[in-house]
Amino acid sequence: MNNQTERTLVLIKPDAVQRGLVGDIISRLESRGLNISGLKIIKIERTIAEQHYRVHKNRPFFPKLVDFITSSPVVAIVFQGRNAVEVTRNTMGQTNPSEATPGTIRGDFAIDIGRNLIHGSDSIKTAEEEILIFFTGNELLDYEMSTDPWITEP
Ligand code: DAT
Ligand code: MG
Repeated sequence: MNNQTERTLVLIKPDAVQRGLVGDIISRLESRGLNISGLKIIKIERTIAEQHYRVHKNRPFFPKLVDFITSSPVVAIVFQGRNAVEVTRNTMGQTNPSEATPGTIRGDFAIDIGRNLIHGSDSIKTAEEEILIFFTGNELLDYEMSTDPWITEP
C-alpha cells in the first residue's frame, strides 16, 4: 500500500443481502476503482454490533439498529484504494435514502433510513478501528492489480 492508499470497512447490511443486492453493491464500488482486500459473509453477534455502533449508543434508534444489523447475515468487505473512505461514502449516498442522490447506492435502491443497505466507515481513523473489529491481519491482502495504473495516476 503506498501512502495515498486507504482502506475502508463496508458492511452490506441484512436488507441488501436479503434483497439480492450484494452483487450490485460490490460491482459499483469495484467499478469505481476500489480493490477488495478482504471479504466474508457473517452473522454479527450483538456485542460486536454494539461495539461497531458504540458512537450511537445513546441515540433513540440504537436498539433497533443493533436488532437490524444482527437479524440476518451481512457481507463484510475491506475496500482499498486512493481516497477509499471518501469514495465509498460518496458512492453510498446520504444516510437517509430519501435524501440520497439518484446514482448512489442508497439513492437508487432504498427509501428508509432504517433500511439503508450499506455501512461505510466515515473517516480514516474510524476505518482502522472498524476493520479491526471484523478482520484479522491475515484475512486482508495487499496486492497490485494490472489495472491500477489505468485507475490512478501514479
Ligand atoms: P451512516 O450509516 O451513513 O454512517 P450514521 O453513522 O449517522 O450513518 O448512522 C448509523 C446508522 O444508524 C444509519 O446507517 C442508520 C441508522 N440511523 C442513523 N440516524 C438515524 C435516525 N435518525 N433514525 C433511525 N436510524 C438512524
Ligand atoms: Mg456512520
